Amino acid sequence: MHIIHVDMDAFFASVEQRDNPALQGVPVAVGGLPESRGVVATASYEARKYGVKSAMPMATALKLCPDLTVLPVNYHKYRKVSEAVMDIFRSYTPLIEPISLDEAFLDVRGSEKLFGSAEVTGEAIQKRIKEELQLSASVGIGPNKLIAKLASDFQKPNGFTVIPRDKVLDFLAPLPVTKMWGIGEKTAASLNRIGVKTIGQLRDLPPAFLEGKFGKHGKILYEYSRGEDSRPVEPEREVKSVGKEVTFAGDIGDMEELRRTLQELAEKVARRLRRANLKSGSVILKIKYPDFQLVTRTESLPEPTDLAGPIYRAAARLLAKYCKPPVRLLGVTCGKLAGERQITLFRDEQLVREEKITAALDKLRDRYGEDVIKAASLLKKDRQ
Ligand code: TTP
Ligand code: MG
Repeated sequence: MHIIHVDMDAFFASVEQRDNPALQGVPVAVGGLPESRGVVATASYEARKYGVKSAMPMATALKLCPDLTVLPVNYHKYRKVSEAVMDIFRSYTPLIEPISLDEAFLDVRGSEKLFGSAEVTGEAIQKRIKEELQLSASVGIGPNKLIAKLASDFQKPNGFTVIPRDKVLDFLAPLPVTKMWGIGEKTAASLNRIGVKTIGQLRDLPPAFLEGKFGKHGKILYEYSRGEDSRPVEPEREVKSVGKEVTFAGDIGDMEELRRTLQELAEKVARRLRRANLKSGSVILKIKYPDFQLVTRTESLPEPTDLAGPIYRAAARLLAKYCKPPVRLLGVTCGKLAGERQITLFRDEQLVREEKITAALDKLRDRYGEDVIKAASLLKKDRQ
């Protein structure tokens, strides 16, 4: 029993309530504004009583709870608070795997001699978050990540749940299958059709049946339903930038062709960002001239992104402003990286559209390979 999962309670909303006493004890939602068809990023527990929840259109939230105070998302602030929370974790173990701004796994196996058992450390962390940051967190402790995460979710908010190995099966049995890692809506629906609603019922299914029905995934369901999970806590490997460049066979003087290349590079870089669950706040254009002189120029993005569109447009602006063709090499690099949840808080209509299209294309690419589809302007080039 050495894995701790910590998850902040109503994170964005709690930070706002902490910083403005007038908001304490009242329903608050943080997210996009209703006029621009924004959605709820999160709601305070007071607002949740009215049914307000994450990813719901803000307009719907206001219908459910007319007294709702709506606040815009202040990522900059939450990121700072998140860093302070992670710093507290770091004072107990270097084995920390942040999952998002407000949650992380800690492996405290090596630090028990120094700080005491996982329970003692978990309690200390919860107390320090309260005292030093005036925020509440829920803590789950278990023999592995699967159990620790379910435990932290078990008695939110301000929960503290410890599941020793010999209690794992009893703990899991009554939980709905939808709580379990790796069970999405589709798997849940298909389990539901055969009358399987709880993890206990899932456990009763023969392994051969599960593998027949779900393939490789069936084996995972078999193991998880028994509380077995061997995934290690993987400490953050800090990625500072994601980039891609191309050296041309011959020097290129045609701006149109350079722009097309930028688009291709932007598509690839954006895809890598999305795969790594990262968003970028700045675009760096790299140009190498025939005499090998190297020039880099940077533009900050108004909003962190993982979409090809904004990355391409920033790179193309830099190209128009600074590039004197012919060119030997072009590169696009995204910097100022931050992990962020994939949710549309964009107020910009064009970005909302691009995000939807991108998600659909990613699905196709996952299935049929990277080349199945290309942006329209790239196809044009192929046809030419
Ligand atoms: P969560 O930990 O899922 O939610 P929470 O901390 O607000 O509430 P809980 O007490 O249930 O843990 O997510 C952390 C933050 O991530 C949340 O405060 C806002 C953001 N977020 C989104 O932007 N969109 C989403 O769909 C979700 C679920 C969260
Ligand atoms: Mg949370």
